[in-house]
Amino acid sequence: MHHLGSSVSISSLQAVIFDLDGVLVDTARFHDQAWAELGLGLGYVLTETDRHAIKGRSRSDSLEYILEQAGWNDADTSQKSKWLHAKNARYLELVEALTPHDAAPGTLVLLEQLRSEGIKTALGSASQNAIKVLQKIGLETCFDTVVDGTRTTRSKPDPQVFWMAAQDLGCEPGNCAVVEDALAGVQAALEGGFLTIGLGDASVLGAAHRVVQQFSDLSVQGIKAWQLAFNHNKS
Ligand code: B16
Ligand code: MG
Repeated sequence: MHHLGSSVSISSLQAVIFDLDGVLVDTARFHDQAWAELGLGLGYVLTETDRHAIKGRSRSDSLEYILEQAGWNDADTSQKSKWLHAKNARYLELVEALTPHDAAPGTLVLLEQLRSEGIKTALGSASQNAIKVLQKIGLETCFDTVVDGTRTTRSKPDPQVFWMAAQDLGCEPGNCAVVEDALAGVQAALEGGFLTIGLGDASVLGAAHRVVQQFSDLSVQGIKAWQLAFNHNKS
């Protein structure tokens, strides 16, 4: 007799929302470099702690953080906008060298497998350069929706970017997974009620429900199983 035991379950995973910088492509190092150079121009050497503190946050929030650390408390709006422009110009110079070979290994395969199982995909990025970066790495048509820093009004760790993505897809946050490399992004996804998968250093991202070291550690079966456990733990 065929027995339908408790191991036979329907996964509730409906969508996976991917962060961009540091997840789908290693551009986090370009942001780091551009901020480090700007910091040096202000006479301030960014530390590892600073790097993690600004990672995943919007351009303007990152600048505010650096100015505070560097003791520049009296900069006016026009000076700040020059620094923001300079940082972005440097970042765009660095991004120019990207090609489709720079997409994280396994990205296209994972996106294709998710699609073939009827699981939707989204990009959820704080960056205002997300479309440009997606074009450089050849992924601009690969997502069901793209939410980036040109659409949001609140920066990670606020969950807005991920909520907008879930809403675009018509999915409840509790049935979506978020893949994030930054502490601010992990906090946003947790606050937003998503299954939260950290990508990178577990000592930094340990608050996430799961942490993997590299993109190729992700699989559809794995994410579905994590989603089941996530939903089970809630009930
Ligand atoms: P931009 P993500 C974020 O992208 C980066 O992690 C963060 O370091 C950067 O400051 C932010 O985008 C804004 O980027 O200056 O290009 O608008 O990780 O959310 O994909
Ligand atoms: Mg990121």
